[in-house]
Amino acid sequence: MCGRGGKGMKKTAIAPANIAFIKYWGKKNEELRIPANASISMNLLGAVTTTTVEFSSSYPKDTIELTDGSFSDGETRRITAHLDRIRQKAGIRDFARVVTKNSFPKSAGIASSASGFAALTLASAAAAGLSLPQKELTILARIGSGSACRSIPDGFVKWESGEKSEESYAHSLFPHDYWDIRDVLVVVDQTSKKISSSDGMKKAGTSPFWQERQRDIEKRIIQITKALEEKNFSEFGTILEDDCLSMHSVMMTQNPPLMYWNEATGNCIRNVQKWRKDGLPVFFTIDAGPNVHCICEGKDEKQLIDAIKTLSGVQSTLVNSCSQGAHITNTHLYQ
Ligand code: 2P0
Repeated sequence: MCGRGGKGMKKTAIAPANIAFIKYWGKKNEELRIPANASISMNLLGAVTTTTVEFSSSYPKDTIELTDGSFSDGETRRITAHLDRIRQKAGIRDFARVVTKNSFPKSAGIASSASGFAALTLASAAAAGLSLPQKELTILARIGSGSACRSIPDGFVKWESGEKSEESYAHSLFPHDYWDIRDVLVVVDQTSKKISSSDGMKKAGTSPFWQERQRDIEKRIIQITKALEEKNFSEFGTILEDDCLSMHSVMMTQNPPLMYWNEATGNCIRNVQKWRKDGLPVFFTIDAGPNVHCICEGKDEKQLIDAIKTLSGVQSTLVNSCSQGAHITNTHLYQ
């Protein structure tokens, strides 16, 4: 097998992206990607990355391919560093062929680093012959990209902040079929952001609202967990919207400030608030970009989509329900 010459096992993993209801913005430890605070998310059914990995002594170097685009040099280095972590853990030296494919456009406002590093972690660990418990897989994925750890467990997921690497892992709070929550993503801008989340969050501590956010976040985690337990949608939505606004207050007031919203973002937010006043239970959350995730229950999705059709400045919409976490498949991306 691997390390003794010849080809290893080819393994393929599928991992979903996720949308955070309590956000990750700021780290305690840059290198290990230990977050300043815990976060809570939902895996997204229709936004997945599929990755096939094979280690072989016949490969002269790592090759890393994206089927519908290309990785930048920085992205390639980050993936290779992750393969090194897996090789070190498995005690092998073979190079790998990695082929990866996203089911969603890079520009839609869903981060592919979460699904990407979750799929890469699962596929490469399996291809290297490692059999790791889920907790350890989430820790490895986290070191690749923080939010990737939340894409490994099933459904609604919590990432514990922890103080040390082994304490900062993700676990499922509720399975994907627990509650029919929908994320209707309103795409208002498809250009990629100039400042990455990794770089942007390095300056989070310069915001005067940073301490306040950190002080409040544990309370929000307790409240949103209770709202999930009780399936109390208006409480759930109120807290996730509060947390989004708290994170964006930090982003907008850190030095230098990060202004991710545009005119259409503001218009969408105001309309979500109006629709809610008019009786449609919908709340918004926004990541490091201008696109708006409208969160509703399955029963209200149709009415929400009809309402979104009346908005100006909308380029497309993408509907996702809650999904299982990362898993292995027998269908490979190359033979
Ligand atoms: C989140 N974001 O909780 C927040 C909301 C962006 C805004 O997780 O440096 O790409 O690789 O750990 O995981 C984006 O951060 O950053 C993110 P790294 P990552 O979803």
